[in-house]
Amino acid sequence: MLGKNNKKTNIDDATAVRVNQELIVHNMPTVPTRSFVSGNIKTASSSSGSQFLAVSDNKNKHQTVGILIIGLGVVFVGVLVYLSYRFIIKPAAQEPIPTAPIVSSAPIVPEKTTPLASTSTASSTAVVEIAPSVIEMINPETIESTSTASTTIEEIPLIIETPPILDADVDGLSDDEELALGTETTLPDSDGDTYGDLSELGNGYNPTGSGKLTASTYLTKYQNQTGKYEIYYPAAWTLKSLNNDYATIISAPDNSLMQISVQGNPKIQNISSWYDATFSLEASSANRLQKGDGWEGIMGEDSLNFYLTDANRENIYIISYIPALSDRLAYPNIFEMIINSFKIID
Ligand SMILES: [Ca+2]
Ligand SMILES: [Ca+2]
Repeated sequence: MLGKNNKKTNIDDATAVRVNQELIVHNMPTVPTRSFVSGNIKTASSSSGSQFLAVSDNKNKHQTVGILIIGLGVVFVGVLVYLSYRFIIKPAAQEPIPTAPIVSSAPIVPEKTTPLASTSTASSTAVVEIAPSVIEMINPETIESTSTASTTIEEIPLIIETPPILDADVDGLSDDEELALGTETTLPDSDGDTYGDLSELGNGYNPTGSGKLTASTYLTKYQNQTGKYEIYYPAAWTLKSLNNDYATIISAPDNSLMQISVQGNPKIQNISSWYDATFSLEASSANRLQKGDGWEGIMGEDSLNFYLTDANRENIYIISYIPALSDRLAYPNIFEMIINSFKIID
């Protein structure tokens, strides 16, 4: 009985063991999953459980490596952000403060300030405070111009005060005239042909070379089709025609003017009659009559206006010398030359 019982017990034991084993086997799939979480499965003897463990270890390693990579990436990004801030953003943000004084102190300030005021204490702080408007205000050029303006204001009256009319070579031509005619101010006979400059000019010859006066390169011809006349005048002077060519004005360097104007002669008077009637003269001016190339004329008593008419007495021409300063007549011989060059044309 006992043996039987023992055998039965043994059988029961064996059955229990087998059942337990089967339970374990059947339970196996769920156990590792839990043990994977808890970690206790490491002691399990199941072969499939140990394989799963190895996979779990690999996953752990990969996870750890991934976390490490992510961590390193975060650190790397952080370092990048810091470096960019340290060397790019921060210097850019601070740039105006250190560079402004350098820029303004180096090129601008020495030029602008040194010639101006003797504020040699050009410290960097004072330099930075100079605004563009201030720099303009203390611009040396402005100061120079104002200073020259102040001096010219004082000098202008001196210039207007009739500069002397010089004749350095005392040949009768003023230095102003010799400049306009191209003759030498220090030689009475500029071209050395034994004829003086004034004599050649008065007789219609070129004082600066051979030939007639009209050959001079210092003179130029002007033709007026309205009044049908021509004249010669200094080529360096400026000529303007006004009022449909009824008035022509030639400007001399000293702002004097030579003007030729044309008007009708409805009564077809000779110039002496016209002159006497126009100026209500009692005594006839006929004794002052001059004759030219197709015209006859009379010099006014002021010697600044010459009146002439053509041979057909169609027009009255008035050639006037209008000096810039009433007491400075620097071009009397050129005025006479223009009159003598007057010629009626078809
Ligand atoms: Ca002279
Ligand atoms: Ca000569």
